[in-house]
Amino acid sequence: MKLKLTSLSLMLCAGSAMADTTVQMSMVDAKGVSASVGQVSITESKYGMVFSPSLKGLPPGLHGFHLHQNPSCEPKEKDGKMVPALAAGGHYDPSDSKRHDTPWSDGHLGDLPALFVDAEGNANQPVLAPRLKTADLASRSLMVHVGGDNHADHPAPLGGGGARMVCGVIK
Ligand SMILES: [Cu+2]
Ligand SMILES: [Zn+2]
Repeated sequence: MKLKLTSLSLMLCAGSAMADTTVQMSMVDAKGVSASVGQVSITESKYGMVFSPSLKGLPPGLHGFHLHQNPSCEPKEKDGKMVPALAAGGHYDPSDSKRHDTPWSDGHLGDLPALFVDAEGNANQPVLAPRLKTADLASRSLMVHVGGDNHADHPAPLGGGGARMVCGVIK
């Protein structure tokens, strides 16, 4: 009985230690990473991972929001020009689905619900990614795009969000 209680409390401790991750988010452009715009905190729930943004100074509206493969927000050259945050790689896709889809289907595991930025330029609405686990997060990056996200590859690839605007490395 004593042993049972000890292992239970150890489990609880380990759970709470892993539960919270804070990601510092910054504007990105072809020259690199620039001004900080706030952070996103990530917590585990019994329904999946919850992403709670606390961001400011962004263009109002909906913005595509994804977990990208690599822990980098640096620009990278493509077709002879520097592309903002291209070093982050594509949407996190461990099952190699090669498909941009809704957060609750079997496409890219990194596909998150879009982020809402209010008329004052603040993003404070949390979103839920039901299939993601804490173990998926380490050494990846979070990305906010210029445009929205229709959670499909048509009419435009990757939800149509276009250029990468805000990025943060998950440490
Ligand atoms: Cu993205
Ligand atoms: Zn995707």
